Amino acid sequence: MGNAHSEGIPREILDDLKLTTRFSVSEITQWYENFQKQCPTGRITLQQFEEIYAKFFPESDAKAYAKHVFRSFDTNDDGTLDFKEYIVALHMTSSGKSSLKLEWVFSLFDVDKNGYVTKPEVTELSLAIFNLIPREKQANLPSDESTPEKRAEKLWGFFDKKDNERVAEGEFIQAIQSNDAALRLIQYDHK
Ligand SMILES: [Ca+2]
Ligand SMILES: [Ca+2]
Repeated sequence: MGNAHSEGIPREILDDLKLTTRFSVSEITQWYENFQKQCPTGRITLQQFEEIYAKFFPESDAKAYAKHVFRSFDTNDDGTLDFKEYIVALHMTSSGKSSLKLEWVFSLFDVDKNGYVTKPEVTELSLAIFNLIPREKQANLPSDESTPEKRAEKLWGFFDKKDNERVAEGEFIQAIQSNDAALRLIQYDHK
């Protein structure tokens, strides 16, 4: 609690975050205090994360999506998000249509973390993203995007690969950046 600046944040984490995210020391310190208040244990569990997502998506089923996002943020694979993982994630997901955000989207789709995205992974994420869409809005989707399977087929088509081939990170980012329809299929826009 206290009044000293950056109290509580280990120096190496602070230095690392300044480098990797370009947030200022005062921003990081402020977030750290909020984080400590909301998560006195200093870690967010998958269950807490799912609850946060459920609040953001009251009219749809965000559980599968939350699980994938959690996995992509949990860079050290220990099943919890610590402050550093949380801040790096916040930075990546809030940076708009940049290659940084698309690097994160790639890690979201790379379910088994092997450095490639396969068609079954695209299918799995297409289902999770589809379930974020409220039911009444699902009914108004274009006919070639109206089911998780159709969305997976359409998205996979942008990568120009056979069904049993895999997509590397650069190819993934390139395809999404050059197709607005692909960009639309990797996210659910609330508006
Ligand atoms: Ca972790
Ligand atoms: Ca993979």
